[in-house]
Amino acid sequence: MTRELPVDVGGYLRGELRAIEAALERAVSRIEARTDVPAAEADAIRHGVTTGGKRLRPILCVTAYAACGGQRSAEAYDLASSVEMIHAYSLMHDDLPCMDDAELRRGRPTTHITHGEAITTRAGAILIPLAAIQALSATRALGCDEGRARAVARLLMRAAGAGGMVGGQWVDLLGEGQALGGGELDTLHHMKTGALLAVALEMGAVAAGASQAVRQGLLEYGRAIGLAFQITDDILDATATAEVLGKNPSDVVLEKSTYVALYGLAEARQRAQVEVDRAVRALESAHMDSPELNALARFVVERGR
Ligand code: GRG
Repeated sequence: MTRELPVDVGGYLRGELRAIEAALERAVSRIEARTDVPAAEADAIRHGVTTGGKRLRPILCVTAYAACGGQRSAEAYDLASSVEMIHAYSLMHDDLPCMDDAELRRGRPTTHITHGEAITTRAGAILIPLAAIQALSATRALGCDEGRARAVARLLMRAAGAGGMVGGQWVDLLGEGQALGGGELDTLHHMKTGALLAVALEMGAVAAGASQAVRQGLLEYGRAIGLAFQITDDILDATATAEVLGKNPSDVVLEKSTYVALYGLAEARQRAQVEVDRAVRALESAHMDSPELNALARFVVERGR
């Protein structure tokens, strides 16, 4: 059901990526200039935050902000990059030996390999409050009042917490070696991956002063592309090489329940497409005519890494 849309998604992503990388560089430079962050932790943060990610979450945030009438500006990219700071910390911690024990990410040694476990643990934890503060100050800088700025920062922290990403990771770790059913897998991934993807969109919408109906539409879009993203992640883990992925496929090694193991490759692909269609319908229901968001929904399942 996805229509062919007049968006060169590759060109769009490259342009947005440049602006996000610049915002992340600003954020990391500010952290390096702080006197309360030791140099070793700041360097680990630089390693974990800069270079190599697709930057999908901040791109969704700024795309939603623009689709709701906001202007792209340095402050909008600062807001978007606060979501990526949470994502970056989660990957730094996820790769630790006590979690997924991964040595390769984004084609490079993981942060605990280059900087050690203790420094990486502290560096990741330092990023959490700094991301909240950046979300708050960037929303203020966009001209939002204090109430709205706090609401945006609160949304980010709630999605990152026990009812969202951290809770999902916990369920994921507990589920290693067990065969989860489809409903359980959906719940796990709505929390672990979907919450941060969806909140990126919601933060953009709230900062732009969008209506409740538009927020709801974006939330449904976010939940659907979150599942499509995770199903595609499982497909790539089962089919792509470490060279292409930039990390070692790990689902089989860690005995994780995956959509591919549960449904097989063909049905997993079908289910990802169903979620993309659901995402596009959510935009239509909210009367959101955003070629970029439509194209991003397609990108989520068509990506190669
Ligand atoms: C203490 C239980 C506990 C949790 C701490 C570590 C953690 C919090 C959460 C981890 C959650 C996690 C690893 C989610 C990642 C999901 C995912 C699909 C990551 C890959 O994202 P991409 O493809 O990566 O966007 P790039 O490299 O493009 O940024």
